[in-house]
Amino acid sequence: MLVLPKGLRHIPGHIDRAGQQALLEEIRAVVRQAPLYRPEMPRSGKPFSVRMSNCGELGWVADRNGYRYQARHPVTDAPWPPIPQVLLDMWRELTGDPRPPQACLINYYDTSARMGLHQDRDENDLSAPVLSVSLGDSCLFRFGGTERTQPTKSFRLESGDIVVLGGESRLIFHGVDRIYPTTSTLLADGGRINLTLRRVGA
Ligand code: MD3
Ligand code: FE
Repeated sequence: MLVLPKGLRHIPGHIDRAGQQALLEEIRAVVRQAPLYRPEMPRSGKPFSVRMSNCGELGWVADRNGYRYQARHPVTDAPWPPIPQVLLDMWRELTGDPRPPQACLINYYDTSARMGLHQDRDENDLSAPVLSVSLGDSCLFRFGGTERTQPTKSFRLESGDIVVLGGESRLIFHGVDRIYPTTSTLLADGGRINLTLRRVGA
C-alpha cells in the first residue's frame, strides 16, 4: 500500500469523461489566445521538453533570466486569459481556500516529455495550497521529501485525477518520470495536459 505524505491528497477520477471533455474545450480556448510555448532553463537556455501556457492574473514563465510570475505571455506580450469558472469552482470545493487562485499553469507533455524532480518555490505565499488536474495520457508522478536527498516514491496519475498539495507537502520534491502513450483517448493526438492552480501572493 502506498502511503502519501501528510498534505498530499490524490483524488482519482474526480472529473468524469464529460467533465474532462468540457474542461478540455475551455483549455483549448485559452491556448488559442495564449499559445503553448517552450520555456528555457535559466542560464543554460536549454529548452524544456514540456510546453507551457497560463491563464489567470499571473503566469509562471522560465527563460535564460530565471523563473518568475508575470502578467503577460512571454511571446505575444498579451495578458493571460482568465481562469475558466469550472476551475475556480473546483479550487473552492477541494481546497476550501476562500482566496481564488491567481495563476493556472498549463503544461503539455508529448509522449517523450518529462519533468525533473524539483520544488515549487517561486510563490511568495507558500502557505497556500496548490491544486493540479491531469487530462489525457497517464503519467508516472514521483515525489520525495523536502530535501532532494530523501527517498522518493511514485504513483500513476490518470485523466480526471486531481492532486491537492498543502501544509507539510507544499515544499516536497516532485516530478513526472514518464508519460504512458495511448492510455487515454481524450486527446486525439495523445500526450498529457496538467493544470496547476496556485496563489502567488504579495
Ligand atoms: C507537489 N507539474 O508545474 S502536478 C509543476 O504533472 C509540476 O505537470 C507536474 O510539478 C505535472 O510545477 C506535477 C502535481 C504537483 C503540483 C504542484 C506541487 C505536485 C506538487 C507543488 C508542491 C508539491
Ligand atoms: Fe512542480
